[in-house]
Amino acid sequence: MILQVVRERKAAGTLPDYSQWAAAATARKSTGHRKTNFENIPIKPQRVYQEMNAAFGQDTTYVSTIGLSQIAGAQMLHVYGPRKWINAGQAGPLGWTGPAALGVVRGKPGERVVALSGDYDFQFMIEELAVGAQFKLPYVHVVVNNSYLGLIRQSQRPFEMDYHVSLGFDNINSPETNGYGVDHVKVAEGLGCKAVRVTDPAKLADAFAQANTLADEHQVPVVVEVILEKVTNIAMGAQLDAVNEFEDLALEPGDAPTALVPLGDSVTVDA
Ligand SMILES: Cc1ncc(C[n+]2csc(CCOP(=O)(O)OP(=O)(O)O)c2C)c(N)n1
Ligand SMILES: [Mg+2]
Repeated sequence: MILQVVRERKAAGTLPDYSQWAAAATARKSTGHRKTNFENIPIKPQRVYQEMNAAFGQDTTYVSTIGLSQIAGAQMLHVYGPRKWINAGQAGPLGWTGPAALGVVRGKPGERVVALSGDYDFQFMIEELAVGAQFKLPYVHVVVNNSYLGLIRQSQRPFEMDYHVSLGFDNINSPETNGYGVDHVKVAEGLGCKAVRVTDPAKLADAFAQANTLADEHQVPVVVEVILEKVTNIAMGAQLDAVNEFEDLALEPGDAPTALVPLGDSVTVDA
């Protein structure tokens, strides 16, 4: 509709020249980038979204619900096109992501679907993975496991509390989970799905590529569990001009390699 009007105005010669504004907007997009290329172990979430941007194509539909995972994903993942960000926004119902992803796969046969959950969102309806295995609904489910109700812990900061938000337990029968609690890989496999766990950020790219292949090959949900640092605060704020930042900004293009417009070191922006 808008494009139609623009074409008509252009043909009639009544379309204002926005090229300067467009150039200024692009220049602004090359400034103030957040750093994403962290090499820390346990992994920082920003690095996960950087690697997802590199691994999943422009045709990807993302599904997410609530938590630091959703808030960070919404700011950092690149989404191209309508109905490619399927989200129970604001205070979404934990557990929604998995079943919603199954519905999206069913509704978009043959398309790449990637779900994003925190560990608790994932556990809430984890049993639905079996539905995906039974009905051959392939998608990639990225689980960013910080072993915390991360959003609730961050919300408690002004009160100096860290109360009833830790999800870790010493799972003595899965010592490889190293205090992060539920062995999501075993549970996913037990429900007929495929799963990989990543603890080293340098291995994220391979894990996402492997997940795409496993989903295509086996036609089941594939879980990529990423072991995150337990305490991370994600940038947010009640107003666009009052967003709290917790991490460093990018100082060079390599700090934010998947930024849509690379960080420019000598860009000047007109007021
Ligand atoms: C059914 C339901 N219960 C409780 C909440 C409140 N809540 C919002 S985010 C959150 C923590 C989510 O933890 P996790 O899924 O691990 O994501 P993280 O914030 O750690 O990335 C809780 C308890 C909710 N949104 N829905
Ligand atoms: Mg969590």
